[in-house]
Amino acid sequence: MVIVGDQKGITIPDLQRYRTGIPRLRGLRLVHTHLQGEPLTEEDLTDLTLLRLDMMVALLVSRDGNSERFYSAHLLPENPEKKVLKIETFPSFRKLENDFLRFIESLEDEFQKTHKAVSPLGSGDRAILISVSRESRDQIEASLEELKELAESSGVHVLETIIQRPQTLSHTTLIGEGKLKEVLIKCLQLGANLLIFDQNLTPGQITTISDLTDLRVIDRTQLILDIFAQRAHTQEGKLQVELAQLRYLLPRLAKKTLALSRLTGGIGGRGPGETKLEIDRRRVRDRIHLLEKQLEQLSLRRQQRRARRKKRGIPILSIIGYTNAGKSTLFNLLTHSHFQVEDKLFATLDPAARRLRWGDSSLFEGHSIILTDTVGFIKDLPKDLMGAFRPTFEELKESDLLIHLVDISHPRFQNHIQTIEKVLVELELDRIPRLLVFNKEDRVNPEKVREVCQRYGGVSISALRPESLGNFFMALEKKLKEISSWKSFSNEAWGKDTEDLTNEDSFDIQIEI
Ligand SMILES: Nc1nc2c(ncn2[C@@H]2O[C@H](COP(=O)(O)OP(=O)(O)OP(=O)(O)O)[C@@H](O)[C@H]2O)c(=O)[nH]1
Ligand SMILES: [Mg+2]
Repeated sequence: MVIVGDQKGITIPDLQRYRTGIPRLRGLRLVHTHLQGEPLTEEDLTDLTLLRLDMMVALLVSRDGNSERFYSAHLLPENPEKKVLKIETFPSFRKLENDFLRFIESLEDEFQKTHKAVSPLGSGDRAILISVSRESRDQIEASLEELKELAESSGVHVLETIIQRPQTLSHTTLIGEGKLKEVLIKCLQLGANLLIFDQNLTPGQITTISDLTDLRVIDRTQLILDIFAQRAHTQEGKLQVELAQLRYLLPRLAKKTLALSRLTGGIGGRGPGETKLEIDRRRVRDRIHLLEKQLEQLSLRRQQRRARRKKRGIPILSIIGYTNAGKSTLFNLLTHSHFQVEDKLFATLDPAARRLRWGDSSLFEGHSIILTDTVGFIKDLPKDLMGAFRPTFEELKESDLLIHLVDISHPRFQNHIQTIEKVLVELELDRIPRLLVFNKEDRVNPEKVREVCQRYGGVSISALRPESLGNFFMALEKKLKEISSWKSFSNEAWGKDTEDLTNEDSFDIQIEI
């Protein structure tokens, strides 16, 4: 390709047609003339980096049109000196005997070698995590740690995390173009193809960054939406996630649909249902209306079920808490069920309920309760998700007792408690009686467990050890007694009926104390 410019510069056309996709070089070298005898400029080097050119060459041309001297620059694989570019000067191109293609091949091989090796599991996406914030370093690091867990839960390989604490935040790219260049070089060196920001980006920022770098770019919200999309199994869960994704997408749909493939892509291309290139705002809106209608119908059924439960007067106990606290593990233990338990964030999306009956040695001998397990919470749970999952959360309002489960072995469990308290207020669940239960006591020294329980007025358990539940059952009985003294659970219903009141099969399981 030949580009004609003027003495001030040239305009490089859109290179989208050429070998896109990190981590390879573009397969293009740019040879251009400098008329004032100047070496490679900052702008030349920026183009080299952002366009991932094989090489940038500036040929010095004298007034009489002759040229001899030239400068060249190319990117460097990761190296101990942390150099990113190699710039060279040559006295004359006439004596140059370079096999350029072979040179670039070996350079790309070098890049390949420095790419971090990762296990072949997961979606195969290789990501660099970025936080651009003016919060304290501690806060940023903790949040990034969680982002990393989220990314890994989603099957992404995290190659590196980058923290940027700028004086002012850039409107166009958040991170600033200079730093973005560094990030891009890192991506080339490590072989990353995805940038995940811990901050939420505006639609414009996402477009600008991905246009500048050719990388896929997602933010915290989209990552969480993506995980939910992977995990939803029931009809209702799937509808809810798709609704949340589309509501998130709608304001991000630019007039032109070009950038859409990136937006709907998410991780490994798992965007909402049928949304491909051709969708436009109107179709998204139509789909949102349809989903809302379908969800409304499902919610009607839910209400009927709730009404039935209420009539029976069986107390409903819900296990709530931060994601990964061990809610499903406890639920499974108490109900002898086998719901999915995983050391992943958001293992559970679809609520489950079971009926339980107290054993002989209990105060409530022969009486039943309904126990439910729900989706976990997390800091900054996306607004669109909260909206779409509202019916699920609404159901929590019918609970007579919330069992707030906390992973005491997590270094930031105190923040988790605060987050949950905040969410409970937001969802208007804060008036429901609560029992604070610290889980995973097996991972923390007993002294600390005792101290924390005392400080917070809670009990501790290990959901992996049935024999550790004694105190928990006692606290549960006590709470239930308090509640039943002002709420009259009908005695008849507590034990005797056999009608299916749960959304799953109704089980009669004895709680043995
Ligand atoms: N050491 C230890 N690990 C536990 C305990 N309870 C649960 N776990 C582990 O913690 C991880 C998360 O457990 P889950 O029951 O899936 O947690 P959850 O609260 O349901 O998580 P989400 O559904 O993702 O919100 C799993 O790997 C469990 O095996 C415990 O008492 N001790
Ligand atoms: Mg769970």
